[in-house]
Amino acid sequence: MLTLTRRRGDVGRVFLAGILALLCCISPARAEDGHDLWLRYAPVGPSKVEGYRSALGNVVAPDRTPTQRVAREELRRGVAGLLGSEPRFRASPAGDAALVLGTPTSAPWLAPLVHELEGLGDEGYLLRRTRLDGRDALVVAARRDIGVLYGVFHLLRLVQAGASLDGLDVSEVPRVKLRLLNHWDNLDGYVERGYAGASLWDWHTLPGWEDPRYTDYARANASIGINGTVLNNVNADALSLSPAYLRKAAALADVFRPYGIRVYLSARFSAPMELGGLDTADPLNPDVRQWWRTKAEEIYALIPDFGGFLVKANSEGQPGPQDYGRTHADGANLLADALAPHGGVVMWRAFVYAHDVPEDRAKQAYNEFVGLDGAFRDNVVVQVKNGPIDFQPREPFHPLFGAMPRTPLMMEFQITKEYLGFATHLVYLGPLYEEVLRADTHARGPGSTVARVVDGSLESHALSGIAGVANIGDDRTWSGSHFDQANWYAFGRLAWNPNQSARDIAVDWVAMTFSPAPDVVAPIVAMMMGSREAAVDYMTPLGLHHLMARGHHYGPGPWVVGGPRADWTSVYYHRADRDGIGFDRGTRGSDAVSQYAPAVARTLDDLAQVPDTLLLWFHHVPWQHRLHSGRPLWGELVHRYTRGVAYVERMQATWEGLRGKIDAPRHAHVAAFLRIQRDEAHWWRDASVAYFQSINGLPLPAGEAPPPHPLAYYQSLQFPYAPGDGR
Ligand code: BDP
Repeated sequence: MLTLTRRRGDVGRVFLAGILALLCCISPARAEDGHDLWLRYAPVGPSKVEGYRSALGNVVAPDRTPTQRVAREELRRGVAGLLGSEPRFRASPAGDAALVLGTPTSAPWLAPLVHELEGLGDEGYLLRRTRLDGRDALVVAARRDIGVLYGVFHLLRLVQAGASLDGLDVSEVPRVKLRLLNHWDNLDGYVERGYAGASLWDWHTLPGWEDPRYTDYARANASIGINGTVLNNVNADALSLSPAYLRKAAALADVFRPYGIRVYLSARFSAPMELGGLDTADPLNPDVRQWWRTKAEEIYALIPDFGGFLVKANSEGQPGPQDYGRTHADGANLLADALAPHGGVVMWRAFVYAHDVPEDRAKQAYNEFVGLDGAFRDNVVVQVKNGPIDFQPREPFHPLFGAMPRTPLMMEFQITKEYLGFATHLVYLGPLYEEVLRADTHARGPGSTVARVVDGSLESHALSGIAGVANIGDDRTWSGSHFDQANWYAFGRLAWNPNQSARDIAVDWVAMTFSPAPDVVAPIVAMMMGSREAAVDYMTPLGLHHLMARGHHYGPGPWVVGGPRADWTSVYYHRADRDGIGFDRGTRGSDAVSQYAPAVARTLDDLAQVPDTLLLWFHHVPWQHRLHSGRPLWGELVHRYTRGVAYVERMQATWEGLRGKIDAPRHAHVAAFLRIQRDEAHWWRDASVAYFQSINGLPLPAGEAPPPHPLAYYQSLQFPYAPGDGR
């Protein structure tokens, strides 16, 4: 927006401002900084305005509750932006065709739909072109106000994508109950593994000042169906549960409530000692139990719809029930009992591995938890990372999925790209999420997908959930880059319905974020869809994993060795020597394969059947081992590293071809990041090739360029201030 102060005789500048403003409006690519996310509501093409106006121009929308008001305001904002003029709000659908929003209670005209709406639960909605009282109408109807808000966002998405509203008949019900972001935000504003600036939460000025961005955050989340947020880091500070910080959290909860978003907190297990002055946090100690009960009462007095606790216990140095010889179930149940009278849940993380256990790290969470199946209270969900190690570019699905039938298991994805190039690499995570959700656990025979475990349908669990470690900070783009917004977006859409296609979601996102023009959507979606595989290729192809630099995880570090624990080194994972490479997790190795259902285990254990993409995750094979491509392993490895770099170069060319179709500031920003990505992809390739060559002594396959520097150069690089490192 141009703002000029008029001075005497400054007519020229005013004239110039007018010309510029005009240019802004007629240019297909207005200058933007990404702050509006996918909710830009940019004008639809002139040929479409009239059609949409006849459907959306006259609106009947209740405004008695906060959620009704935000739905109505979102619709107003959307229509005004998309169609260039405000809709007319009217008291009833009498007269012209109208868009009618509401529930049978808030909008009596929708009474005929009451039975149909019953089946849509508390959050579902219906969008339908129909006749009300004999007049043409478009309805956005739900049982509850929040469903109407979700429906409004869906309707606006259709218009943003240029879809026809004729004959519209859509009904949507979320398949997953808890659709949550996990913020790894510390109270001092630092975001662990955050690449988008500082925390969005300004704890210092809360509760007095409610930054308008909190509202925009809630709008963005509601637009994709996210209904909860864990405000603080899993490596939690007990102070988050102190009265002062609870009041701050309550202020955020007040902002989020109209958008259907509940607040949750990460709880530090030893808080009764740190805050309560007790000398133990033993989950079976009566004083400890009482402390948590009282704490829960205090929280609910401030936040009546508080969602519950997320807990990282006995993992990476965090306190937990095992400090007192108790189990994870004892710990989870302690908190569950305190929250149960108020309707709260406990999300107990299964991300545990102990350094004193010489067992393959990939097996430890399963070993720890599988025997506890059935031992948790009804309001406990065990939160499991998508794979058994730690958010690597590619992992097999976690063997706990399907292995704890009596316990609801929640999925934990990472949206922030700790292991995928931080915010500068264009890596669309939709295909990664999709790959995991569609994986078949075979727990109850074929078709027992991870999605069905997570949405609760496989074992008929009432509780179900998906969490994503947020990539949000105070950067103007929210996510640290324009394309990382797509990962937040795709996460939310898949949490609503884990069976959706990552490609369809990308199409929607591009249409809303850049333009619905086919010559914009098609090339961008194509480059997004291959981008995750490209990152796997240039970082850790063929099932390699955990080869990043130590600590901050920025860049390659396949040589990382020594230090406090073996399973924080790279050599532990790749096990390369003169003869071969890979971690033998087959039946003759660590036997991690046997943690999967027999049908899955057989495939993974068999060198002839294991997919190439997971080969070195499960097998240690000679450098000469022939792959499905016909190439020997060493040749295939180098081929994939190079292929990954080439993909990034192709993305650069595609993006260059979009110049003029994307507004200049965003185009330049993405182009610059692609240059960084290209250099870093090369760095990953070259450093990895140089390192593995130093181990196997093999010549480079014909036609492959040698790394430009000796291995020692790559090993000497230091990045003491790389962002996001744990503290
Ligand atoms: C690892 C991160 C670390 C987290 C940990 C976790 O490096 O910062 O604390 O996961 O999920 O990937 O608890």
